[in-house]
Amino acid sequence: FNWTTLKEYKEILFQYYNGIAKISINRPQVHNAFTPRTVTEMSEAMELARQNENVGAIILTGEGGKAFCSGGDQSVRGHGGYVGEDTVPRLNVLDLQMQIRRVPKPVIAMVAGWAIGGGHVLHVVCDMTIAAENARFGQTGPNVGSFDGGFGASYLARVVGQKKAREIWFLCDQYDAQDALQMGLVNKVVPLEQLEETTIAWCEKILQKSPLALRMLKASFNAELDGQAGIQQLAGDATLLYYLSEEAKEGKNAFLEKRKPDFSKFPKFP
Ligand code: 1HA
Repeated sequence: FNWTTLKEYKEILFQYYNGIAKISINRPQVHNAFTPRTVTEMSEAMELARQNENVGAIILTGEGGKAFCSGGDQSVRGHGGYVGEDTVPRLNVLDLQMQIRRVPKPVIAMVAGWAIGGGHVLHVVCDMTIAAENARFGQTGPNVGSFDGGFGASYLARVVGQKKAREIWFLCDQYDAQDALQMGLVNKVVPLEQLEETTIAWCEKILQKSPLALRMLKASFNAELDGQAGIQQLAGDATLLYYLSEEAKEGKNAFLEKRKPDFSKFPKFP
């Protein structure tokens, strides 16, 4: 596949191909553990992918074929968070999780090798996950002095059920791709050599669909779980649709033309 670079970064790759943006963590020497900088770069790339009208699907992955992501880089973990060049401790991956949920385009996790700890949570919050046969999933928090009680717990439980989610966190076991498929944690398992082509084939199917329908569906899936924030997202999309209508345009035009709006011609649907 002929990926072109959208922007150069230090710790990630940000590439484009045929309507698809790909964000890859590029720290294979540490199984793609993330630093605050990795996360800041991913956040910026995610925002650029959101704003780019040519992009209809986003792939999140890790370079090297041996790991998706092994979570926060424990070697830069300091007093109260992961410490970057500015010496400030941060848990900024939580903001990235929110972005993945909020971006109104499908985000697909493409997992080869380890998806562990905070890296596991990243694939959990993606809309769908395609796993290579070598994928390994698990949480490690209670082993290494951490936990993600946000999406990492509550959304995980929605995905795999309460019993399984508690097992995953309380035992910190590792699960292979077939285990993950069986518990509904991933959508599909393929040989490693077919991982990218399968993921791209899924993206290409998505790209043939109505973008507004996909956008409304993503907001709808989120709405139930996200309370007022979820309703805000779904309602925002309703406003987007309303702005497209002649009825809403009449209101705006009347204001600009300094006349009374005439809504009489618009139907009062039963
Ligand atoms: O929980 C949170 C958060 C919660 C709330 C809010 C924000 C959060 C942000 C982050 C996190 C977390 O991610 S906590 C969980 C952190 N991650 C882990 O505990 C996983 C650590 N890694 C492992 O358990 C293992 O490396 C592995 C099961 C993924 C793979 O094992 P394997 O195949 O034996 O490889 P290994 O030799 O351990 O790793 C290869 C190299 O990568 C090692 O470096 P080397 O000895 O060659 O110099 C290893 O140290 C390094 N590495 C792997 N994972 C990490 C790492 N270095 C730093 N941080 C890592 N996470």
